[in-house]
This record gives sequence, structure tokens and C-alpha cells, in this order.
Amino acid sequence: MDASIGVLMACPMSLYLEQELDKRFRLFRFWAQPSRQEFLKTHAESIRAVVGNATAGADAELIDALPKLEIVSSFSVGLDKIDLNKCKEKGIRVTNTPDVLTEDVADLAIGLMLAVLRRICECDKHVRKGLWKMGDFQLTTKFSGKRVGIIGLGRIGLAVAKRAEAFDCPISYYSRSEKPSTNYKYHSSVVDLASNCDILVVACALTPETHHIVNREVINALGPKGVLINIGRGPHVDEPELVSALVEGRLGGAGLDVFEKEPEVPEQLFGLDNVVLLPHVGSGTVETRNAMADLVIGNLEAHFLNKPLLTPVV
Ligand code: 8YV
Repeated sequence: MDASIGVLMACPMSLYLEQELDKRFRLFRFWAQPSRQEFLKTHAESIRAVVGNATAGADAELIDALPKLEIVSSFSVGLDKIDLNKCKEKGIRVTNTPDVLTEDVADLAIGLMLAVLRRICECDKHVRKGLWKMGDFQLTTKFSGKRVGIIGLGRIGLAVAKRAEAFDCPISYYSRSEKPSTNYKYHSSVVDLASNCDILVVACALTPETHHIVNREVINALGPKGVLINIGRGPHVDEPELVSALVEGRLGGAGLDVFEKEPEVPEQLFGLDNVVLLPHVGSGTVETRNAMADLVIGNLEAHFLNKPLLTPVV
């Protein structure tokens, strides 16, 4: 690799990735710059790649500030922090990290379902606080056999479905169009899906069309016994509506790995025992994060060696 190629990392995401990028390129850490404006004045001309993730990517402003930008390689499967249209217009290539994280994210979705219904986190607190000696824990809710509804039947949605099937859960889904390749029941509206399932899982990409796809109407359709699982993106859900539904008992529970304004989480949720709150860790295992990092590097190397990209988006 040509070690003079400038690569800009948008925010901290993986020490292993930083090390590997350092070995191959001239790596700039955007978050460590005292003034981004000054930094760009000095180095914009030498940056040919941006590495972003689910927190920071390449918006129109950054893309316009980097005249030599050739590729955005995202350490995420989600592309919502990248201005894809702008990249297309300017002929900037875009790659992401699909497949390598599918199993982890789907595993965590099932973990959240079990944790919410069986109150696993509450049970753990009960033991740690010494409350077991005072009496048995309250009865909880069975997971096996519950009707699971999935918004978005892409790689992750399908992996969640496959796992839930092993728990004898009937599967239904919503997506833009029916998938002829599966026998899962299709609903052409999210409200219909929510009315006909016990657990609703958000597993679609965040786009302008799917922003707040889980709104008040959907939450009310899911109802006081229903559970929402979000392993997609915070802005898929109208968060104030979700919070009020949980507080008022109009929704049975929620398992959330993502939030609208991460790392801010609505404090009203902290007092509720029917919610499980995770700090966006769907892909957060050593194995998967390293595989994602290898894919980011593989894409950058392919690009700069004029070879086909491994996981091209644009
Ligand atoms: C990461 C993600 O949490 O792949 C995605 O879309 O949200 C994640 O895997 C993130 O990009 C890690 O920094």
C-alpha cells in the first residue's frame, strides 16, 4: 500500500482498525483534532478516503470539504450517516460491512426478547440485592410460541426469523414488497403487522421512508401486551411516543439497542422494569468487530489497488 494515502477516520470505533489503518495509510483521527476547520485547511487535499460508522460518516458538508475524496468505507452495515446521493453525484465509492455482523445482531434481538419477557435483568438485580431470601421472583411471560413480526426482511430480519422459528414462533413481516422466497406471512402495512404479532422487531435500514416507521398508531396496534424490539436505528421509532406508551401502559415492554439521540437515553425509561436498554452493542463482539475492520481494510486496499470492491454500495 502507498503509505502516503490520507485516510480520515470520523470517530473512534475500533482500536484494531486504527492499528491496521496506521500500518497501511496515513491515518488522520478527526475526533482528535483541536479544530476541524484548521485541520481541513491543512490536510483536505491529501485525504482520499473516509472511514465512518453508525455515529459519524460522511455528510454533504464533509464530502464537499474533501476535494480528493474517492471512497467512504463504513465500519457499519447501516449507511444512514453517509450522503449516498452526493457520493453518487461525485463518483465517490461507498462500501459497508454486511453479512459479518448479521449473526451477532440477530442473536442480540433474541436476547432482548428473552430479557424483556423473562425479566432476566430484573431477576439478576433481585439476586444481587439479596431479595431472593425475602421471596420468589414474580412470574414472567413465556417467549416460545409468541408471534414475532419483523419490519424489514433483509439479512438481519431473516436471521432473526430463523432464530425465532427455533422457538416455535410464527413469523410475519412487513417490507416494501412481498418476498416470494419465504413462506412467512406478509403484511402490506406496519399497523397490520403490529396488530397481528406479540413481538415487533425493527430490522430495516434507516431511510427517509423508514424514519418513525414505528409511530403512535403502530405502538397502539401492538398494544399493552406487545413488545417492541429495536436493533435497527433509534430514529425508526418515535421515541417520545414510545416513552409515553410505556409509561402509560399502552405498550407491554421494549428491548432497545438503539435510541434517537445516542448516547442520550430518555431518563423516564430508567424507572421501568418492562424495558431492557442496551448501548448500541448489536455487532459488539470481538470476533465481529474485527471481521468488520478487516472488511473496511479489504475494501480500501481493493480500491487503491484498482481491484473490485469487496462489498460495494455505490
Ligand atoms: C455499529 C451498526 O454499532 O452496522 C451498523 O449499522 O450500527 C454497528 O455495527 C457501529 O458502526 C460500530 O462502530
